[in-house]
Parts: sequence; structure tokens; C-alpha cells
Amino acid sequence: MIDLDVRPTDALVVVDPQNDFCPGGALAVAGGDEIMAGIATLADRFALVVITQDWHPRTHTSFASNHPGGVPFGTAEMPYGNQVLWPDHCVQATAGADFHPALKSAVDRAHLILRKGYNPGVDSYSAFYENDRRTATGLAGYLRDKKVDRCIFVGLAYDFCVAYSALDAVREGFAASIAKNLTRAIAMPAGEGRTTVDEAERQFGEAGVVVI
Ligand code: VGL
Ligand code: ZN
Repeated sequence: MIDLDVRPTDALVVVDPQNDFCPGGALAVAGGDEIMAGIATLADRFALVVITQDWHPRTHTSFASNHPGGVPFGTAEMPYGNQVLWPDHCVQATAGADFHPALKSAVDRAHLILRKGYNPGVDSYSAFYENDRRTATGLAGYLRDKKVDRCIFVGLAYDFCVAYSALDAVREGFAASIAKNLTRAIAMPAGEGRTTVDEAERQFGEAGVVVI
């Protein structure tokens, strides 16, 4: 049980709880499957539940396979900056892009399912902005229209999509908390274009993202 005083103006944002980010998936995050049942239970306590879904075309430029000589977990210079090259994952309409089965009750209850990463040339870690940092997904406007003032983040991965989403939530004027035990991290070694858990947590402290 998460020690959290859930308010009527809170939204639960479940980030990329998909098969490809779980053990056995194309971009498996260690222990990714362990958090799903807990997220489903937590979702029942929220008046508004948003789930994001990483949703890439096969031609996506974040895939190492689409760069000559590209290596998974290497990096490439993109027009918008340095980008980690990933194994092909969360390809549109494949089983890997489906939500983890243990999340079913939360998926059934979700008010918004927000797909991201569908533009072939731009990755989208954040639920609010693509990696060019300019193209909005529409989530901020949706949450404002719904009179949400705080987002609670759970899901995958703590150091990529959860971290970017929580930091952008603050930039968009929302309070943001992360229920850390309902997340798991990719935990890459440090390097250009990569995010480490330590660096993400330093930014959380600076921005006022609360880690529960
Ligand atoms: C993610 C890498 C690539 C994530 C998505 O959900 O954290 N990471 N695509
Ligand atoms: Zn992705």
C-alpha cells in the first residue's frame, strides 16, 4: 500500500506499462512485471487515471535497427540532440506494445490512453512533450481541462519516461510525485544522451518532484 493522501484533483499517470518493458520483452526492465498488480490496486483510488502507451512505427529512428551500424544502447546525433538507440520495441499493434495483463482492471477503468512516440523521426520519453522538447502530446491541456493540479506517476521506466514526464509536469504547472516502489529503472551506465538514476533524482530535487 502506498502511503498517499489521494485528492479529488489528483491524476494517476501510469507510464508505459507494456509487455516489451517487462521481463521477456524487447526492452525488458528488471522487475517491470512486479509493479503491475500494485498499480492496478492503486488506480482504484483515483478519480482520474491516464495511461501512456509507447507506440512506435517500425521505421522509428529511435531503433538501432534503423541506423546503419547502429547498436542497441548506443547513441546517435539527431536533429533535436543526442538520442539513445533502442532495440525495436513497442511496435504499433504488436503484442509487445500491449499493456501487461495484470494491469487489466486499470486499463478497463482508464479515462485517457495517450499514445506517444508515433512520429517516425522523433522519440517521446515524456508524456507531455516529444524529445524535440517542442511538440506537445496534448496531455497538459487535457489535465488542465479536467482541473487536475497534481500528477502521481508510476510505471516504466523510472529513469526515462517516468522521469521526463514528472519533470515536464512541473514545467507545465502541476505538482508531481512519483511512487517509486511502483516503478523500475533501466539504469544505464552514464554517457552522452543517457539519463542515470542519480542525475534524474538530482533533477527531481531541483524541480520539486516528490519521490514517495
Ligand atoms: C522508454 C526507452 C524507449 C520508457 C520508452 O518507457 O522509459 N524508454 N522508449
Ligand atoms: Zn520507446
